[in-house]
Amino acid sequence: MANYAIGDIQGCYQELILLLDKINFDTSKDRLWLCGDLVNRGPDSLECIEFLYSIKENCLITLGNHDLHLIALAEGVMEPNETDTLDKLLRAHNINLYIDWLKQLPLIQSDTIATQGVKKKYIMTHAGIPPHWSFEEANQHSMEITNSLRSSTYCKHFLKIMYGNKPSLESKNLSKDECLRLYTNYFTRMRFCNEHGEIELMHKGSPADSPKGFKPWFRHKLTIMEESTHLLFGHWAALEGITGVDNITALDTGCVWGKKLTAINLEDGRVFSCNRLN
Ligand SMILES: [Mn+2]
Repeated sequence: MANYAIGDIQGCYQELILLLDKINFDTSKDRLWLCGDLVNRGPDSLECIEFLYSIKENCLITLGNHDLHLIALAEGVMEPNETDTLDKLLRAHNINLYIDWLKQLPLIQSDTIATQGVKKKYIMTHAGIPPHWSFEEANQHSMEITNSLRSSTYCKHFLKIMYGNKPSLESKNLSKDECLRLYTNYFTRMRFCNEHGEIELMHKGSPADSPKGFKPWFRHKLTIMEESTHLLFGHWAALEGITGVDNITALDTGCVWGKKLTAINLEDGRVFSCNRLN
């Protein structure tokens, strides 16, 4: 059995299939770690979701901001943006089946894997983990979001209130809605924050463009990190797969932006890529 972590697919179905061919992906023994943003911006979101649903037993998936946006569109609480490419998927015969599946998926995944004699605890989220969160807190907050998505009475409300950049910091005075919005932003949109976990969501460039007083979240001392911990995340294509931190791996190598889709073998660290077609 092999575990492969793959970055943001964003509807790049042809590249995904070529990449799985390259790693000789075998549904009888291999497992994929997909960090989210399975859909949107790229050409084939429907094909991606149909395929990933068909191999869902082989996948550990965390939801990304585009996956949550898809759920909000499907639930009719948002109108599509000009840059969304989700129309065909939203009109699909099985859309309700796919949306029900996506609503079950967490914001964090983890497992311990034997890597060349050493056991590593891999933890994956779409965008990151703020410096002040423990592993237990991260799982707790993921569950709070998942419970909101699964609730027939609360789901639409959550999908409406999850958009927005504020609050940027946890405090005792926050309402339940504000907490959920902040947790969702930590898991699915964060790039820059300060050591207290205050997020800055306007900047999208490289770490060299850090806004004053902020750093990439993974450059802070992270409560969640233990000796055997290895973090995986996507979302930030401008990093081009480079964090500068040994036990933190950036998976998004910008396929939808004309670059490449990358898979990393979590047992031995080998890296495989497929360039964007067309
Ligand atoms: Mn993203």
